[in-house]
Amino acid sequence: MYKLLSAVFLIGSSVASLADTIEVKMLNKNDAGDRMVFSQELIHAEVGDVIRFLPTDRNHNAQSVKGALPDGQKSFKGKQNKEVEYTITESGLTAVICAPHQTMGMVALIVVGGDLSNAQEVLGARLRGKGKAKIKALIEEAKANQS
Ligand SMILES: [Cu+2]
Repeated sequence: MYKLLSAVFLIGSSVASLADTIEVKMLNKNDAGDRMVFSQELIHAEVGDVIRFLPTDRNHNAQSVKGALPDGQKSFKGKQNKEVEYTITESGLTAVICAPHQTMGMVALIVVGGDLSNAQEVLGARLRGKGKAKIKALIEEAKANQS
């Protein structure tokens, strides 16, 4: 019995040490003075990680966009002023928007496993205004980081 318990404990602790929780704040203004932004805009993660969006300032949400996430990855949609978590199960790119402010550029790009293979799908998804332009720039930045 003791052996069984310690085996379970070892498995549990190794899983816990591999997966990270990455916290992203939803802000009215960041330290650089940019308004209506996520605290991180280019988020590098791995399968198994959780991205936790925090309602640090009011009237924001975080959600994925249809067609702008990897195949097989479950979408997510947080409510305004609520914390929401996105559990990563697939490698690739996910565009995240704040619905009220995406046209002002309140978006983020999650890059999982350094996999940019769905970049064209993300660029073809229904993104709007400054948010669309920023997602495009973040994909370019992610590509540049890799080369
Ligand atoms: Cu917002």
